[in-house]
Amino acid sequence: PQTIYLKDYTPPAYLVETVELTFRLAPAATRVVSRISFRPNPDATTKDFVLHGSDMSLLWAKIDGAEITPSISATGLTCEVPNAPFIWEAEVEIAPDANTALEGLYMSNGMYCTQCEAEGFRRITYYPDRPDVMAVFTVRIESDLPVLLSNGNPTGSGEGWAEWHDPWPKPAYLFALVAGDLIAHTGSFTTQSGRDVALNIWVREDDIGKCAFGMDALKKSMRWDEEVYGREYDLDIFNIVAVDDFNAGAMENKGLNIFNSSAVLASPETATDSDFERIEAIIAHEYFHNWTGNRITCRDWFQLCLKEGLTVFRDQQFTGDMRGHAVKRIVDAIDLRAFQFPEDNGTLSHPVRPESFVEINNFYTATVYEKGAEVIGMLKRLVGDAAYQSALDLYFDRHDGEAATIEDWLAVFEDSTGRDLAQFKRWYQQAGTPRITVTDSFVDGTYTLHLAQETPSTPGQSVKHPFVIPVAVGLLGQNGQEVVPTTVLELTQAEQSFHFEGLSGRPLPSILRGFSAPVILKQSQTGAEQAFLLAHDTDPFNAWEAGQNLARAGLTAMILDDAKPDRAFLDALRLAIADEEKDPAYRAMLLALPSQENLAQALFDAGHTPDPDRIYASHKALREAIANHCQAILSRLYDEHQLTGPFSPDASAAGKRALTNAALRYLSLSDGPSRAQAQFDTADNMTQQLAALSALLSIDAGRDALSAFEAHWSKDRLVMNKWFALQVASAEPENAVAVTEALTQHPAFNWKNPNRFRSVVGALPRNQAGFHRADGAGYRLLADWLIRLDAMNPMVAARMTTAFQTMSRWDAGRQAHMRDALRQIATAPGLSRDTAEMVDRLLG
Ligand code: DPP
Ligand code: ZN
Repeated sequence: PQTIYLKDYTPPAYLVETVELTFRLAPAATRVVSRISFRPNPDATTKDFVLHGSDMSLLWAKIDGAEITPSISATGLTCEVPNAPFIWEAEVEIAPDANTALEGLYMSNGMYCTQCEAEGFRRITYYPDRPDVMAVFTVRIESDLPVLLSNGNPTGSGEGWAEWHDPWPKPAYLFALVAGDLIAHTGSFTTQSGRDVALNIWVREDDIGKCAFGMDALKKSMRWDEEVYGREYDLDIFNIVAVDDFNAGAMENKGLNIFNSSAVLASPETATDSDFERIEAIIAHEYFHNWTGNRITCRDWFQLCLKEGLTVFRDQQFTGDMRGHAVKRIVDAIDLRAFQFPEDNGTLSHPVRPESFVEINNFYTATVYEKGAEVIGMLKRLVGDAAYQSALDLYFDRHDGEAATIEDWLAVFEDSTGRDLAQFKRWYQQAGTPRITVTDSFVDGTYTLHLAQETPSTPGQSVKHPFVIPVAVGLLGQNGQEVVPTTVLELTQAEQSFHFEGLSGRPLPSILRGFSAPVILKQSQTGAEQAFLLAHDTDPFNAWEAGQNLARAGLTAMILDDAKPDRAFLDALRLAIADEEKDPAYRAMLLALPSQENLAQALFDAGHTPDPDRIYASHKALREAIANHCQAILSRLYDEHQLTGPFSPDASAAGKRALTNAALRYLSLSDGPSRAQAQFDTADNMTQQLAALSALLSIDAGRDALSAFEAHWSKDRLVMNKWFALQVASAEPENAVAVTEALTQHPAFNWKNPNRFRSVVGALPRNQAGFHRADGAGYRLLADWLIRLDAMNPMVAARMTTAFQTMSRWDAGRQAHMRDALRQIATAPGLSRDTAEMVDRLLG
């Protein structure tokens, strides 16, 4: 397979003015007629006319009305064209019902839908399928199905047909079409300039009761983007469609967002608080793409972070504004460390802007998205809020209607702030997580912080140059008062010292406040200092971080030295959770221990070979110790934060549920199943019900509840995904493979549905000790399933190979088993380019 390089970029040879498409829909033989006006690109370096296209048959093609015979390959066609503007016309036939890859036009439960990002449009018709070719689309759909949707505004419809026109030039990856027997939950929004926009969430009839929350989230997103970024919506209608079979979370097609049904449908009975929060964030994310992604798009797929990093950053800001910034920052840091750090520190490591790829679908990664968002957060921290805002205004002004690059993005900041960002640009170019080592001294009232940065080498990048790292620091005095408030230090050298003068005593530093950069901080702190920071740090992130560090230190001693649970940690935690000044959601975060994955990562980073079984056992032992040590306060928290009255998904109510449910899990360990069973029996919402079921399963008392749950929810596919995933997650290490295997035999296990596949097979790697069983059975099970899935759906299969990315972390025996599993995948007949690239990179 061919590797594509950023350095080889050349402008398109031909540009497109307008595209007219007619779809005659039929499951096995859809006809697509295209009429495209091309003109030679004055900036082109070649005159070759190449259209992308695969999995279709060309019925005829014409240039300026004259029939032609192009030369066709498996990936596209070429032909002679005039050296002047011309009209291309063609008709192709495609088979949506045979499209199991879920890219291009496919069918899901009798409905037609599309997914064109990144390169799905080339499965619909012959076209220059690259994001720097932007055109105005007009679409006619012919079908007997009642609802026929495409991008832009509706321009006409009748019995069996509908027409749409999108006035905004767009790349083909933003094209969308939906046809189905759907009904709409409707709404409306008046923009800041007074235009009325019709809003619809299209679903199957059974799901109409699950749309209200999403509609509300959409309106909030539209308002927020006007208020915070000055961005107004630009069409008369905004449609969202829920689809059951979908490879990703959702897609920002212009005016017609298509969502995985799990990312939009919610009701109190069926969705948990985390679902509500996730749905709100994804709706915001896709909506925000209208400006960051659609109006300004990417020149090429190497620039993916231009739209994704920025849009994730914007959705994080939005969630913070809606639900509280302290907890949101903690959640984002946990996720970054859980998903991006392993990627950045393993064989799949790549820069936020990659420099080469074989299959672009493999680069929709935590690095591009979440680290991409961190890079923007750092930029904002360095230039300040006001300068960030002016830079963004300039970005929208200067690049509206264009396909831009990271260079364009940085130039906007340079031009509006006068700052040289040449060194900052390394965040886009160098892969790997920087380590910052801290040493300090105190002499004559001057406190000196010495920071040294180092980034380990990554595949293809052995030498790393220093980054510009904003390190937010505060200093605390002996009694916990803040003697120096948060200051952003700019670390630009490999080593640098920062002085704080005029102090009356040696302060305790609080470093990397608010997780001000995506780095690993190495500092020696005593347990007493960590407990002090947990109690006194004015920065909520670092107070939480101190608690995690204290817990991790205790767990490490248990894992490596058979130590007993750390009494100092237990006391500090008990004190912190009893503090009624702290909000319940935050205290729920304090009660969560560092994950087993996080411990494995930390042990490896400290030079040890992690043992997943010991990690599991110590984790469990510490949880039991917390349960016993804090029983009285946990029981009080459980009782006092119960909610009465009708369910509300708002942040404050969700925070109370998070706290009582965290308490419930511990209380089930100390007191047995009665509380959880009672909560399970009486719960009127999914958050309470699922938490109770999970608590019961964690003490092996959930058998009856599990059956009752299944009997009650067997018709609700989204709820059943939870039922499947929870069993895999809560299985004891020695049973996890067997539980997963048994669930794949369940009649409701439809492995062709990506959500269901992820909730069973995809759940296994998240059960760390279960997946990393010493005999390799977990790896083999995953490999077998990925080989099977790859033949159907390469994108999802390839994505899931990332379960092997931590290979180098484990002992020789496990590594050998992982290698065998990867080789088994690598040698599977007919392996897709997607999965082949991943396995190749994983094997190093
Ligand atoms: N562009 C989509 C998103 O991230 C992914 N297909 O929203
Ligand atoms: Zn996105």
